[in-house]
Amino acid sequence: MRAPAARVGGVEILPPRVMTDWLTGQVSGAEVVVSERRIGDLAGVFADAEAFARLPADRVVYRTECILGVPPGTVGGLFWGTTFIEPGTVGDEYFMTKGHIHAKPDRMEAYFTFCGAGLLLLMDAERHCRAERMTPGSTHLIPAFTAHRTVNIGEDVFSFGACWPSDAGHAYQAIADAGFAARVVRSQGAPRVVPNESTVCRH
Ligand code: M6P
Ligand code: ZN
Repeated sequence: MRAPAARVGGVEILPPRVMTDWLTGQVSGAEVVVSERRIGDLAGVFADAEAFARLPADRVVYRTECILGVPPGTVGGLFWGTTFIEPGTVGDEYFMTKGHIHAKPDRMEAYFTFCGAGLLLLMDAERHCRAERMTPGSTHLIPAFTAHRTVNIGEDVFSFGACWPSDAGHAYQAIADAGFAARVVRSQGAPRVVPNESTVCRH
């Protein structure tokens, strides 16, 4: 519950406008923008088209809760938000984000894990992939010119925070066209990063 504004020494002390729950990642406040991506929004993202077609189009794969304090494209601003990826697979491939590179590709981004178990899949301009383990407290700096995608490799909701420049933007087309060079699949109950089709992945 929000405390009322107080006045100390003539300066008004306001309650916080935004709260982030450090255990779950939930972001609350009047300005939070919630968006969801469902199976029906993710055509072509997963390798197994038959398994994909068997899942209900309205099943939520992930949700974001973001604070966009300035208009997208503003130079010098920051965006803040949490992504919650549901547990699940499409065939043997774990639920994951669409993945993107920044429309201004020289912009970096920070990720930090709240709960669950994940992988951060990174791909550089030469399509070399590597993956970083995401576990509560883990903190990740995504370099410039690097495509990024997150994957829930656990049995529970995986949530992580993100902070990125408000002029970074999201470019999805390159990923939609060529995909990542690696996929994260469940093999004998454990996650494995495998090459995507014929593309060689070095990790
Ligand atoms: C993180 C940030 C967001 C991104 C979201 C979902 O919260 O990187 O900018 O939108 O993950 O990822 P995607 O846009 O690839 O679906
Ligand atoms: Zn990004």
